[in-house]
Amino acid sequence: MMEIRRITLREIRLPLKEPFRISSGVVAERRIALLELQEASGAITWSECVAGEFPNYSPETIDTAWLAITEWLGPRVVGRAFQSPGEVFAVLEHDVRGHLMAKAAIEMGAWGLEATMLGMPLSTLLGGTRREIEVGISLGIQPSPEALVRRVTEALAAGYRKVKIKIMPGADVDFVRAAREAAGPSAPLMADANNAYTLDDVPSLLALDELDLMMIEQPLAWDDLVRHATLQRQLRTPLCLDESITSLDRAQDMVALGAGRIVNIKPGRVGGLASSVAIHDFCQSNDVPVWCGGMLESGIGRAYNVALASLPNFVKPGDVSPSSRYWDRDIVAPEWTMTDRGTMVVPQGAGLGVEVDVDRVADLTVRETVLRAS
Ligand code: OSB
Ligand code: MG
Repeated sequence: MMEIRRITLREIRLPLKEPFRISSGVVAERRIALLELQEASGAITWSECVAGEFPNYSPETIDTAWLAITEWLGPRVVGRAFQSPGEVFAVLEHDVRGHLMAKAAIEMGAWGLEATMLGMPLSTLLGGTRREIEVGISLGIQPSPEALVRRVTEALAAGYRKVKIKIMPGADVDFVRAAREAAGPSAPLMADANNAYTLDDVPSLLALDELDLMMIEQPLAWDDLVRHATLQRQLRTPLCLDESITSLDRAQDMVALGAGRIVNIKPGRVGGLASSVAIHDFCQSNDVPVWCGGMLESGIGRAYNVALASLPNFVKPGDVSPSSRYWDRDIVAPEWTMTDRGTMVVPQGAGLGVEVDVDRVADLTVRETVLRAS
């Protein structure tokens, strides 16, 4: 039994070490919404909303999520009793369309609270089996192939088990080919286009198909499945879907249509952890590998991603990089680190397994509102 008594919603600003450029935009400073949830017993946990500042990844933004949480979603859960966190998503979903990142922020917090109250690692609560997860890095679009080669070489030397290269027309085949030539034929490289292509671009995509990539992520429109299926039939490289997979239904559609062969699971994008685990389980039964994506989360969101990535069908390295890849200083202790084996250790302490630096959060906070049971 759990009753969320209070949610404190805060916005913090956290500057990235360097701007992160994808095909649809660039971010230099994250505006991050954090939730501090308090249970009736007094237990506290934190969660993070992954929505960005602009709607260039999905229709949601931090400002739409703020509105959704304060006006529609928060009031539904605060003061309400739940038998288990698995019940929360249905309550948030009922007659509210979309706003999945806002829903996820609350739903994930309920799992964090449950783990905290049970004195159990979040990983264990979710059914995780791995003690360490494999770590990948996502490299933003670089100014030149030479600059990209430098970044890829450094990442492989640092031990990352997968290097994802952001691409767009004008920064694709030459860039990725240079990376492949420098890194060698067996280096674990992949590309992510964030919807920058259409079926008119098949020639470029066929050129990428020659470069032995682990996968090509979401080349076509953010909500497309049918054209991805047309494209997948022409490529030997597996397509991995990110933006298009917003629910278990969409994962089932992907398999039914042959729209992709790998799924990037981001709990924020699919409405939370129950949905993530359902997608994981479905993919596992259908021999579809999954891996955990990232949204440039702070150390709080990262705790949820690490726990999720400890489930058995997360068989490819995630975009779950150490704190120092993103920030001068994270907002949790200990910070997230990578072993010299290119792995991250799954915390075995209760709840999230990291402490939130509340003083630092207070320093970084630019707005705050409290939702209480009425
Ligand atoms: O497409 O996976 C993506 C970041 C913001 C928006 C979309 C994406 C990304 C990343 C970052 O690739 C991965 C990370 O958090 O390291
Ligand atoms: Mg992606």
